Amino acid sequence: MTSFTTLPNMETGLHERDRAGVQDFVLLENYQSDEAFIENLKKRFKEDLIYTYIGQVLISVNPYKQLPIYSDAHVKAYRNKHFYEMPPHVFAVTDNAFRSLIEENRGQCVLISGESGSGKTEASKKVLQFIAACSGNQTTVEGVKDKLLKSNPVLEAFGNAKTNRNDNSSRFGKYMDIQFDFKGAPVGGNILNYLLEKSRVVAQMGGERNFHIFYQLLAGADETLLQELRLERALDRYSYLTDGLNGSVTSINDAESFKQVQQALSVIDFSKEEQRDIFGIVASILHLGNIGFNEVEGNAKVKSRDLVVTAARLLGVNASELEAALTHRTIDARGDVVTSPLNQELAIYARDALSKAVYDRLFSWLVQRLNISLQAKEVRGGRNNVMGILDIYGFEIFQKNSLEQFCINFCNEKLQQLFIELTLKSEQDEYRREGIEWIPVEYFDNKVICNLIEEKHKGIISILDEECLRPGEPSDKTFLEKLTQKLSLHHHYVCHEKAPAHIKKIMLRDEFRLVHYAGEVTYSVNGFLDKNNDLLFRDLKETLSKAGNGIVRSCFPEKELRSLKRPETAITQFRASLNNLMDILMCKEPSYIRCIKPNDLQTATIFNDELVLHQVKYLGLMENLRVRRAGFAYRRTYDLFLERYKPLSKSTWPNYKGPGGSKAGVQQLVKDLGWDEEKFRVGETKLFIRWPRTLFDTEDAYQAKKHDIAAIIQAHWKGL
Ligand code: AOV
Ligand code: MG
Repeated sequence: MTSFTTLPNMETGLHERDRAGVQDFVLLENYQSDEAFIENLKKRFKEDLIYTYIGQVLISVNPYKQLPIYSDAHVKAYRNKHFYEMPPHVFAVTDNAFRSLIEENRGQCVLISGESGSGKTEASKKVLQFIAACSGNQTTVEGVKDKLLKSNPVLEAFGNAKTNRNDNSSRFGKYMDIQFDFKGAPVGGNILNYLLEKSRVVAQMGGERNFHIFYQLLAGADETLLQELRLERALDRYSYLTDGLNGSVTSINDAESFKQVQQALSVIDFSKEEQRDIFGIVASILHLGNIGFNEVEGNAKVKSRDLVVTAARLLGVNASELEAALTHRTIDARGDVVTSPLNQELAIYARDALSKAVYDRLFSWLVQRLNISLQAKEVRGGRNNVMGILDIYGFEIFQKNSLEQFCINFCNEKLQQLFIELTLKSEQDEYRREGIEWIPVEYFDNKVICNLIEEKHKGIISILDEECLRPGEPSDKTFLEKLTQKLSLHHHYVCHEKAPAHIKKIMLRDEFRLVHYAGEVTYSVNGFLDKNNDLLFRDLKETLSKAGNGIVRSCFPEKELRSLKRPETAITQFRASLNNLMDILMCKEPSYIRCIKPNDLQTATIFNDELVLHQVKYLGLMENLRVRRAGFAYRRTYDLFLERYKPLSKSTWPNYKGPGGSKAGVQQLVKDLGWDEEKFRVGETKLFIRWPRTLFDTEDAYQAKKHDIAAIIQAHWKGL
């Protein structure tokens, strides 16, 4: 373990600049240059210094190896420190946010963004670790903290999976609120989950896996549990697990993780019965996936009734009813009830829809259940004592991209939009508050892409919904035609016909392409309508609403069957939940963690300049830096500045005694130092310094002076 004393001494943050680049990009001399920016990140990455600031924004480069920088000693070292006193760290950002929350009563949120595999989920866990480690330790609080921490392994088991970009990729979006009492002790929490990629339950791309929990259960369950669930350990026995990567992943220990999940479920007070129901559902899905169908005269017939019986038993439904529901469809047209048989293809569709719906609702049930357990008994000290942590699925591009990627990438656009609004806005606000003039910096505003996707009547979502809801025979193809008809002139929409030759070559006729802020993605419209309609045949819903498995029963309430309203489409629900999230975030004070992925191979040894540069560009980090620098790179409160640099002038040493307090003291000090007007501005509460060089020089002068002072003091003591 790293001891406290081996933490680098970063009193001012300036000494480190030669050893391993600058720890705050505003100190970079050549701050307009992409190369210098990348060079700095690279230099630091090679020294295992994965964190760098742009002002208050933390940039984190995924090290792809365990670093000894998250120990208890580190937590302690960062606790209650001034932001720039210590080297950049996720703990520093958290401590800063935490203190604003407690001392100033301002609601906080930590927004973590970056593409798939860049380290968002890991960062969010460190934020939680820090908060848990340094906030209260009464026994009541310990319970809440434990539950907050243990919610992670549960949600990851059910909501994460190995993709081709990340072995532990979040396949859902997560926003977690932690509530504190007035003393800063966590008293409760609440989790919001966003659109789980449920299609993964029934099919995966080559090289990918289903959700972790399936493998964990098979590898980690003891013989008794396996027996009870009628499962065998061999993964290749289950058709839902054999599409993609058929087996284990070196970075993952499924059996061990299963133990952790079981333990976590117990800590969060899931009853034995609830745990049995949960694993019953997971197992039932594996069995459902194995149910095959024959077709006799156009009617689907179940191949092996045993499987239906097993699945039915685990779900607690009648086997004959389940069998009938898998092979028939009842339509209730205003009281006219007609049941017709399904053909083989539709029966498979119904079976998969069932598996996806059951899993998806189980996941949402888990979140709700966690929330009940995390609910604060009583929140004292007002509503503002809330700290949110946002960890979503990162921007991703695969070989084939469908509605899932469309939603994920849209979500990232929204978050980028928020970053643009908040960083520029808060910067502007500070200048305004402090009465400083400044010139705005040009930047790419991705609002145009958000609009292309979500604008009412004109955007892609509206067009998709319109197509899903219209009578006649809408299809993915007609949807694509409408898109092209309405959007082909948009700069961020590329259709096959109008694509430049080199793009046309790689595009298929059932694809469209979007120029996202983070890169161009080709989407295949195949399945868009189906996924958006998200249809589960009535017969299946009816069967499940009577299930003996309590979780299943509560996930498929009878009242849903009675409702005559057409449910909202998947994408409309998603858009609404995202906009709701944006409202939540907008009224909090944000802290930003921008995660960067150093290579595509998930390895610690490679820093791919090109890949990093691409991310730096689209994340808007250069603009972020320019904004930070355009006005004034450095700002210090008068108190802090004076306290440190007062030895540099006779009028301020040992203390400034004139009128006007520290502000006047600093004005006197910089006058004595001979700073010319261009170098600085005097704000209401802070001194704004334009160039880092000014601060370096002052710091150097201070260091030299410190020696002199030490010598004088020594001589003084000797003389006594
Ligand atoms: P993501 O959340 O940004 O991707 P993760 O946080 O899951 O990415 O990180 C991916 C992997 O990188 C982890 O499983 C770790 O192995 C490694 N890693 C990330 N950060 C650190 C760190 N600080 N120290 C050590 N290893 C790290 V996605 O959920 O796919 O968008 O959707
Ligand atoms: Mg993640």
